[in-house]
Amino acid sequence: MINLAEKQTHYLPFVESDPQASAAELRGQFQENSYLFFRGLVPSEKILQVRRAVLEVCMADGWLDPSTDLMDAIVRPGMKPTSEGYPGYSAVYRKVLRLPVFHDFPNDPNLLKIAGILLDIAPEEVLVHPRRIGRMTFPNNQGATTPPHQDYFYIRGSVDTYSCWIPLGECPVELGGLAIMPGSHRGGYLEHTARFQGAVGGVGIPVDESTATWHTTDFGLGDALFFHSHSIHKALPNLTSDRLRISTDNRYQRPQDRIEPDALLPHGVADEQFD
Ligand SMILES: O=C(O)CCC(=O)C(=O)O
Repeated sequence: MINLAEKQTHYLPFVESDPQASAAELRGQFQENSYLFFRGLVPSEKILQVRRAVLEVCMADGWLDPSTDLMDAIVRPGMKPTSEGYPGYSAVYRKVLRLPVFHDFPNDPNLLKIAGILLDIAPEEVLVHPRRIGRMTFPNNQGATTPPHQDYFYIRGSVDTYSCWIPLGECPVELGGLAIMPGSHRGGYLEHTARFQGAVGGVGIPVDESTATWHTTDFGLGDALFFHSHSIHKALPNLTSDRLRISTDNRYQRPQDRIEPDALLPHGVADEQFD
C-alpha cells in the first residue's frame, strides 16, 4: 500500500465535499480546486453490481484467473497486458459497452444531482453523453497509464462539460486512481504537445513533475470525482502485481450547448491499432 503521506510533497488528499451542501458552496469548492470529490456518493450495491457484470465479461474472455474470487479481479497468470486501441482489448470492451447496467450507470440520480449543480440546471435536464467510457487497466503495463491532459482535448463541444470518474470497486493509490492538478481549470485550455508512446490517448500536457502538486486519494466504494473539461488530470499507474483496475468515466453537459458528434457515438471501438 502506498502511503500518501510519504508522497506529500506532490500528492495531497482530495478536499472532500458534502453532497448536502448548498449549490453555492459546492460551486465555490469547485472553483477553488477544479474538482468536487464525494465519499460514497453512489450506493455500494450499485458499484458492485456493475463491477460483477464487467468482471464476468473479463473472466469469460480469459483475462482473469478462474481459481480466484471473480470480484478480486486477479489477472490470469501468463495473460499478456492489453490496453485501449488494441484488438484483444476492443473485443472485450465492446461487450462491456453493451451491458445494460454499465450503460445505465451514469444516470444514477446522485450523479445527476451534482452534475446539475455544476451546470446550474435541474438534474432531469442534464445531458449525459451517450459515449459511456470504461477503463480496464492491467498491472505490469505502466506505460499505458493515462498521462496529464484536459478532457476538452478529446471531447470538444462545450467547454462547460463535466467528467465524473468512478472506480468500479475500491481503488487504493497503488491500483492507480485519478489525480487532479488543483486550480488548473482556471488556466484555460493548453496545447497537448507531450507524446506518451503506448499510453492511453498517447498525448498530453507537458508537466514538470518535480514541481507539480496533485490531489488524489485511496478511492472507496461509491466515491465520485467530478471535474471540468479544462481540469488537468492524470491516472496513477497500476502498481499491483496482479489486479485489474476497472473504472468508468462519463461526461455531463447542458442539452442546448454545443456537442461534438463523436460524443454521441460509442467509445474507443473504431480507432483500433494492431498488436
Ligand atoms: O481512468 C483513466 O485512466 C483515465 C480517465 C480520464 O482521464 C478521464 O476520466 O477523463
